[in-house]
Amino acid sequence: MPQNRFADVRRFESIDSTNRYLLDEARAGAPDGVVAVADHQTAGRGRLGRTWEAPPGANLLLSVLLRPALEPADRHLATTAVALAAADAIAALGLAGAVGIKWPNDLVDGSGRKVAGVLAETDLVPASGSEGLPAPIVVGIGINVNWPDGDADLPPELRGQAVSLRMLAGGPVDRDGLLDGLLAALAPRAADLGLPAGRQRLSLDLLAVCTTIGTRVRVDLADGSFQGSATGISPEGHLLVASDGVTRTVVAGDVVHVRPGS
Ligand code: BT5
Repeated sequence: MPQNRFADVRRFESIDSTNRYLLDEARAGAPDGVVAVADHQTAGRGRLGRTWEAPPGANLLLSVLLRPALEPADRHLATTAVALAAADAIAALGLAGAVGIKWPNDLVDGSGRKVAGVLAETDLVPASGSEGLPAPIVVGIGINVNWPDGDADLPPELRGQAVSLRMLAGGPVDRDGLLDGLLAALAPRAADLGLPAGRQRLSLDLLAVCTTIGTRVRVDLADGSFQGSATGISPEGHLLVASDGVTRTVVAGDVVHVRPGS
């Protein structure tokens, strides 16, 4: 039964980071499907050393351990699978169409405010105890469920940048119901990671909800940045950006939506 893939749900009142916890579990040989959920994180992490903010008891903070049979070039699709599962679960709350995915890892509302962020981390060196198992990918997601309740709740730097499901729904949202919905939606999406047709489905489903397409973007890469128009998602899940008459394939990097005129 696909629903049982994520039956091992470990709950923490407080922990440094659910991603850190599952990476350590993975090093010790934990199997595919373990889930960690925290009421509070003391060192919630974003990408590139950034931090993830959430007060205790308000939001959904979880990580899943996946061990998909994937080539290294396709492993970024684990982020897509979790982002899509979250979008599915949010749509099922009656918020269909309210939230899209900003490539590659943010869930945003119609004004581009961030509802959730996804962080995938991996261990490239197989640990003792996990030889023979497919390499782990820990995918964490923080979803703003009941915090903030308005811009005034936010630290100044996040005002106008972050939004919660509570704000979008106009009332409190049940975190446990959202967790159940997300894990149920993730089962088929995680299964898709292991199949060529499934990976194409993930890319097509991402294309359907991707708010980046049709916008002007600046792509910040390790060795510089360029601007262009985001025109599509490749069958491999990469962002296609038309720049100076050439379509460039963006595999990784920070994508900033550029407002017209800026
Ligand atoms: C992310 O990073 O968006 C990935 C966030 C992943 C968090 C989850 S929670 C469970 C699991 N365990 C962890 O330790 N992490 C994962 P990035 O794209 O780098 O965005 C981080 C930036 O988003 C910060 O620098 C802030 O500007 C902003 N930010 C922080 N908290 C936010 C919030 N609650 N809502 C909206 N934006 C936020």
